[in-house]
Amino acid sequence: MFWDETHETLPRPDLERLQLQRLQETVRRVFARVPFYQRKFNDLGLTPEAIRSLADLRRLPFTTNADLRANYPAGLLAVPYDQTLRLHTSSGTTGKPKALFFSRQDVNNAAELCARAFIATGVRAGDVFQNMMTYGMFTGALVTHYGAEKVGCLVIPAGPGNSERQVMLMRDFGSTVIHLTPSYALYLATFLEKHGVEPRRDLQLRKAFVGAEPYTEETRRKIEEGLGLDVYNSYGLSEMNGPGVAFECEQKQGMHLWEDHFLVEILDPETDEPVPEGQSGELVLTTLCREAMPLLRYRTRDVTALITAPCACGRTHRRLHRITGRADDMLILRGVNIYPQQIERVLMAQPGIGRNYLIELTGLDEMTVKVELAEAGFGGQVEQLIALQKKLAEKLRAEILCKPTVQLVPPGDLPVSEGKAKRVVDRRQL
Ligand code: DLL
Repeated sequence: MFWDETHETLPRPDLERLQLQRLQETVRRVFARVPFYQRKFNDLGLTPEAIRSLADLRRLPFTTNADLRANYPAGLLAVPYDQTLRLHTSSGTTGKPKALFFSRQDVNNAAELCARAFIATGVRAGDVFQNMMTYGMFTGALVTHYGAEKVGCLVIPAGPGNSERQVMLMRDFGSTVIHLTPSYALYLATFLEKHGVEPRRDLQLRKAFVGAEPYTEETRRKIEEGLGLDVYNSYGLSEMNGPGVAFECEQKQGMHLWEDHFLVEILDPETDEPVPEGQSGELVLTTLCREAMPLLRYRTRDVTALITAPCACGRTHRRLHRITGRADDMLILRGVNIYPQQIERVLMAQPGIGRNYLIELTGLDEMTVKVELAEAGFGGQVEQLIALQKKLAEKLRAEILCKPTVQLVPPGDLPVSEGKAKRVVDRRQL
């Protein structure tokens, strides 16, 4: 079943024709209305007429995180201020947030793309959707809220945290679908275990949409086991509407990126050249339908690869591999490049290990990986714990090429996050 079958199954030539038409329109709009892009076009000696084919995308200027901050609050608006309908912000790590405006059409499109995604995972009218993402300036909750309402779900705007209340809501209202971050999902699984709630017996959960931060296949499996449901990966970013940019279908083999709304490039972040088909690189996205704040060639800093093979679900939109990290998440330890995800993969695959971990960088260049034991594992013999610690350190060395100190801590010892988890603390004195 499809939400918007015509668009979701467009034959590639038709899809590409639509993309070109929308790209040309977008380019004309920003050239006419956004001084930032006018300047960039002038510097490149470019006019909208130069964009005659999709290949001409590569002639367009990039837009970066820094450009969004420099144009805060409303420098990138392409509609009059009084035609904007909603504001979201994205905080990032330092300084001013990025301000993202939506017009009426943008608000509607964002919900439409979520509705497409929900139907693709098998959600239907009548499902009860408990939304545990943070409501507020963050796009995560509001954008999906309206998407789920479009589908005809009963939406429970629970927000994150207060797990006792979450379980009460699930029980009382028969929630079938939940939406949350992987770190909160892991925590919730531990909470259920601790309180003797057996999800397959006591709850009606069927599906979870999990996104907003990177996680591994091993983590997906842990969440699925712990919560007794199917996990679908959901990718998005505030600059491109928020959630609903790319979403897994029931096949769970990569996330369909809605290519009638976003043009995708995967570039080598060093050379800015496209990587060979199927290889990993930085995801760069161009909006094709955003009215209030169109963005050309936005550098997401997210590392992924494109899956071009057709999908059994019949959608013609290509898929993104699970995001393997952010170009700026990369740690360099004694000269070796390490993504936190590599560490997570090792930890989550290890029996006896719980669901929460923290990577601490200290001293000159030392790494300590603190990891909680599983409830069942704690209380084991000291010798067993030492052996487990050693085994993990060895496995991590094989994965990241340097040997961290592994510290096993009791379940519940590490800070819990309801929103995006902070997995790396860097206190090095370099
Ligand atoms: O996190 C939007 C979102 C909300 C997506 C809810 C999915 C679910 P931002 O706060 O702007 O927006 O953060 C965007 O989060 O560039 C990625 O680095 C990361 N991210 C989002 N989804 C995933 C995912 C929302 N499924 C940034 N896997 C992005 C890996 C993800 N990373």
